[in-house]
Amino acid sequence: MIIIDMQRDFVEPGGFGASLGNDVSRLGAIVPTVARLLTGFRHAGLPVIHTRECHKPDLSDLPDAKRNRGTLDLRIGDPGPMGRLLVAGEAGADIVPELKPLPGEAVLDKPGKGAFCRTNFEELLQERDLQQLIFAGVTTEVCVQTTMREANDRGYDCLLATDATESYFPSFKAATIEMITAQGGIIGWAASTDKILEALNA
Ligand code: C5J
Repeated sequence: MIIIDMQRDFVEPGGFGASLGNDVSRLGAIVPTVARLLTGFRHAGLPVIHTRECHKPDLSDLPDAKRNRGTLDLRIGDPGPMGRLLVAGEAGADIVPELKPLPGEAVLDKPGKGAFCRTNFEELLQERDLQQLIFAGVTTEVCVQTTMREANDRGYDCLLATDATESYFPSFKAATIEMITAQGGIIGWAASTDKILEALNA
């Protein structure tokens, strides 16, 4: 199970997502579903990898092209109510408490939207001998979709948990699921948390 960026900065008021003018309550609403899926994976003894989109405190891994986006009065690295936006070690960069990683679960910090960009994600997958990846997290059309596409190109089988992912824009989520699964699963497949848990328990 790959849980993408279930961080306070995206899910809670006062974080990076809210600073861009988004209604974060949509994202907060999936936390119990992601937690249910996570519990299923833990009970099944299957590997879980959590990712966090965040940057080094000196912002040396933040390209100008990324920093100069969004609302220019509050940018990545600027101080907010949960610390500096999207900076490692700040409260906002933490994974929400309900999904706190357990010891033994990898936590991958990534400076990009996709998890493969300038990280050791592929090594983590190979070390665990993983071929089939089930994705949850936020946001569907940005970090989740980018990572699924990168994984698909590298030969992994990818499945998106449709109710354990969310976007600030409902139409973007729907379009992403449609794009991923169209043309015989051109990027991968999609299924509900109930269906995935049913399969895990079978
Ligand atoms: C965004 C993400 N949306 N985790 N990041 O900036 O999807």
